[in-house]
Order: sequence, then structure tokens, then C-alpha cells
Amino acid sequence: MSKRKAREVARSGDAPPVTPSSVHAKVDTVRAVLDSAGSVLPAERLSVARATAARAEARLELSLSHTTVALAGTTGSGKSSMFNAFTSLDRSPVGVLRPTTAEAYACVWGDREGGEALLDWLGVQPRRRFTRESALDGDDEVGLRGMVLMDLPDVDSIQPAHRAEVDRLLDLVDVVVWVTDPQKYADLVVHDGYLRRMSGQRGGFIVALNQTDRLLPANLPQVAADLRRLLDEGDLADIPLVATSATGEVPGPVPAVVKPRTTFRAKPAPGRLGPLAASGAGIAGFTGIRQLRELLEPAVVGRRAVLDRLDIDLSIAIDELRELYAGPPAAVSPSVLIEALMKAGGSRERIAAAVDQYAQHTASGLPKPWLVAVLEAAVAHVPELPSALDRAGDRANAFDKGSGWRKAFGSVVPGVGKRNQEGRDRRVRAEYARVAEDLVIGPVRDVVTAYTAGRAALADI
Ligand SMILES: Nc1nc2c(ncn2[C@@H]2O[C@H](COP(=O)(O)OP(=O)(O)O)[C@@H](O)[C@H]2O)c(=O)[nH]1
Ligand SMILES: [Mg+2]
Repeated sequence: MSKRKAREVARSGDAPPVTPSSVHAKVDTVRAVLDSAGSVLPAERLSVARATAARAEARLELSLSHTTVALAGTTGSGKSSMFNAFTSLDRSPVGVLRPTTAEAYACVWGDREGGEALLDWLGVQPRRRFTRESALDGDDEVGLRGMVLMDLPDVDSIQPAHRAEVDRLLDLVDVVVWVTDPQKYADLVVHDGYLRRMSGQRGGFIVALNQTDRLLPANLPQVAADLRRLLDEGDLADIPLVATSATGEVPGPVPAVVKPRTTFRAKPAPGRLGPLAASGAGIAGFTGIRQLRELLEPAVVGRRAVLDRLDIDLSIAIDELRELYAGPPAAVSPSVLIEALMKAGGSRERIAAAVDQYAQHTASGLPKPWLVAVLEAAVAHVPELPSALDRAGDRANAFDKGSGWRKAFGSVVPGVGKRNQEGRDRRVRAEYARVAEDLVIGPVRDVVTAYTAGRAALADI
């Protein structure tokens, strides 16, 4: 499933409800696959799944009643100003020309207690943490209780460390508000699918066209429509777009085009951040920051964004893992290999060819990484095989040598010689089977067993 598809399914009413236990079940699936495949496949094949599972486990340990919302975007779009507008604080430095936010700022609405561990995990410095909702605010801020708003460094910072910090945080937050402005939005959206990739990771993604107070009222609908078109063309038709001003009023009423165009078959679950909030009555209000807040509130109050985010992340990881487990393994009888080894007559080449053929048959139909793992397991001990088989033959012969009476008997009684030969063949076969088991069949079986275990885990979810 594509990330977009995963997001759409997660947002539509078709998806089963996401609960802490359904998310835990997905983590368990990923862990089961990692446990069985970890010692077989190259680490880089599993690194995304491993990181996703670790991130989900860590997040599930933390407060699920807090929703992290990041203000992200390019330099000067107004992230810090918007942070200040939201928090009614003037703590986040606002800069005209310089990228000033080196590290994230965060403001917790309501219960800071549970938020502290979350902010530790996010790596927000204690001196950059604030709390909203003082007694003075009364119930005004109730709708945002549980929100952890973050002002991120600029994604286009000239400082690589700042960009790395943004990427790190974007991997962890639940909702992203992408802040852009009338001067720069075109560059942004056209940017090689960056927004699409990022929005694909979460159910909560909003684009804010900020600084609209700089536009003439007559130009706002035009600019908004243009940005909407770019988002739609960039495969972001289901992403809510909101017009804001961090420092003034949005000129004029909401252009209809600000609505996402996608129509969904089913309504999103109540409280889920998504098209209902974007295309419903709220959008007609078009009041900048308040409008944005209306989009955020359902996600924060419903406490769905966290689980949705984890669910999408894990679903994507699981779908990527599934690609590594397409098709059942071929059932190849070990006797095929043993016969071929017996016929090889001790020739190194023929022994190697017998193993190769056995491995190719066993691996046929497996996805490439597993195919490679089977072949590698099969050939790992090939250099030792000729001498091991030689010794196996000697053991079988030793049995014959030690029983002269059988030979003597066999030479005078019709039919006994033939039976002796059959017995000898059986003993050679048994000795060869033991060697083949130790050096080829066992190691191959271990890989196939790991493959089958992973498939079983994925079939269960
Ligand atoms: N007119 C206007 N100016 C804004 C708005 N938002 C930010 N600014 C100004 O744009 C400049 C950059 O803002 P800042 O919040 O530092 O952007 P950041 O780099 O995204 O954090 C500052 O001079 C702000 O005062 C807005 O909505 N309207
Ligand atoms: Mg800033």
C-alpha cells in the first residue's frame, strides 16, 4: 500500500478503529518479523522497520493524551511568529533575514506533567519549554489541552545541523502544520515530493498559507487557488489548506478553493484530524490562526493523531516487510541432494553443482533477499563437503570391513551379495545424509524456517 493510500485508509471510516492495543499488535508483528529475520537478512533491509518499531514502542510508553504539533517550513514563513501567536508568548525568536531557530521550542497546553517525559524524548531543551493555559485563560484553551506545539528550525536552513534536527523531529511528531507564505509557496510544493512524502507518514498534516495580510484582498483567492492547485497536482488533494496571518488579519473571506477536493466515501471518526475538519463548516469561518486552531482542536481533543500516526507508520513498515515475504517457499526433498552427492563420486565440482542445484530449487520463488540468504547458507560449507563426504564413505566402509563373514557369506549364497550391496548403499546414504544435514540442509532449513515464521506473523495481522 502506498503511503498516500495508507493515509486515506486511515482517514476514511473504512479502517478499523485504531486503539492502543491495535497499535501494540502491529508493533508485535514487526518485532516478530525482525526477530526471525534479524539474523538472516542484511541489517539495512530491516533498518526502517526496526526504527519504526523502536519509535512506536517509545511513543507508546509516553503520554497518549498529548499530541505533538510541529510548525515546520522554510525560513521566514512565520513559524516562530505563529508559535508566538498561538502561545501568546514572545519567546520564540522572530527573525527577518536569519534562520534563528536552531533548536525547537515547545509549549504544552495543560498538563505539563505528562508532557515533560515526551519533551525529553523529543529532545527539547528544558529552557525552551513553556506552558500555556494558566488560570487566567479559564476555559478558552480547553480545546487545545494536551497539545504540544513546537516551533521547528527551518527546513531550508543553511546549517546542516538545523536541517538534521528538523528531519529528526518530523520523524517523531504527530501532526505537522506546514507554514508557507505567498512568496515562497510555489517553490515548496514543486519540491520533489517532499511534502507528499512527509504527509504520507501521518493522518495530521495541514498547510498554512501564512502572511496573507500582505496580500490585497482581491489577490487572496487567486493565490489560495494557485496553492490549492499545486497541492492537488502534488498528490496532496486531501490535505487541508488554511490561510493565516501570524501578525494581522487575513484579508477577506475564505476562498472556496481552500477546501480539499477529495471526497471521502466515509466520514472520518469523530475527533480525527482530517477532511471533515477541513471541508466542514469550520472552513467558512476563515479567521487565520483561529481557523488553524479549529483544524487542530479535533485532533488534540480526540487524542487520535498520536495513534493514527503510529498506525500509519507501522502499516507502512508492515507493507514494506510484506514485500520481503511474497510467496511460499518451495518444498524440496533433501533426498534429491543426498542422491546427487552420492552420484558426485567425490568430485569437488559435482558436489558444488549438486549443492547449487539444491539451493536454487529451494530458493526459487523466494524474494531476492531470502533467495540470497538461502544460497549463502547452502554454499557456506561447500569447501568442507568433499572431505566430509570422504570420511562419511570411510565410515560406511569401515562397517563393511569389520564384518568379513558377511562378505564370505555373501559370495556363496545367491542373492546375499546383492543385499549386502544394498545395505552398503543404505549405510553410505545415511552417512551422507548426516553430513548433508550438518553442512547444507540444516543451515538452509534455518533460513526457510525464519522466512516461514515471518510470513506467519504477517499473515496474522
Ligand atoms: N506581515 C506579516 N509578517 C509576518 C507574518 N509572519 C511572520 N512575519 C514576519 O516575517 C518575518 C519572519 O518571521 P518568523 O516568524 O521569524 O519566520 P520563521 O523563520 O518561519 O520562524 C518576521 O519579520 C515576522 O515578523 C505574517 O503573518 N504577516
Ligand atoms: Mg523561526
